[in-house]
Amino acid sequence: MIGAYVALGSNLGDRAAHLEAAIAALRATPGIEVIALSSVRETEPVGGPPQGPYLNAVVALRTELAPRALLERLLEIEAAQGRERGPERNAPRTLDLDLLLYGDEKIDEPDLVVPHPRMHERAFVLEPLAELAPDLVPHG
Ligand code: GSY
Repeated sequence: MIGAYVALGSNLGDRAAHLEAAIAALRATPGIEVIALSSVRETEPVGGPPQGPYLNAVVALRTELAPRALLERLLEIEAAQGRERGPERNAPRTLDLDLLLYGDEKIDEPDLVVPHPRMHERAFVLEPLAELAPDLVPHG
């Protein structure tokens, strides 16, 4: 089992319900154990067109899934919550699940980069991640 961290975000529709459905789907996935969930916080959108505030959180997992299988499961859960991927970057979304960390692996593939390349500049990721894993987040 490998420890992994996933960021959750939603700013469209019933935001809390989308996050809860994502956690339930992760718990129901064979090969994934949900270890801990950060608090859920409301955050101002970063980037993109004018849009409503997000609910954000981070979940800690232990998993037997390989990184790509985990990514595919995350995409499946997003789609089940009505996530649409249009041409517009940073558009509002029902559910966003980002794989932040997978053990201490470094992956650099076109559609899968771990650690997540923008996590260190995003307070909406670093603050909830610091609740679960303070040693992983630089502070000061
Ligand atoms: O990358 C995640 C989607 N996203 C977010 C988000 O989750 N929270 C906030 N506050 N802003 C965001 N902009 C994007 S894109």
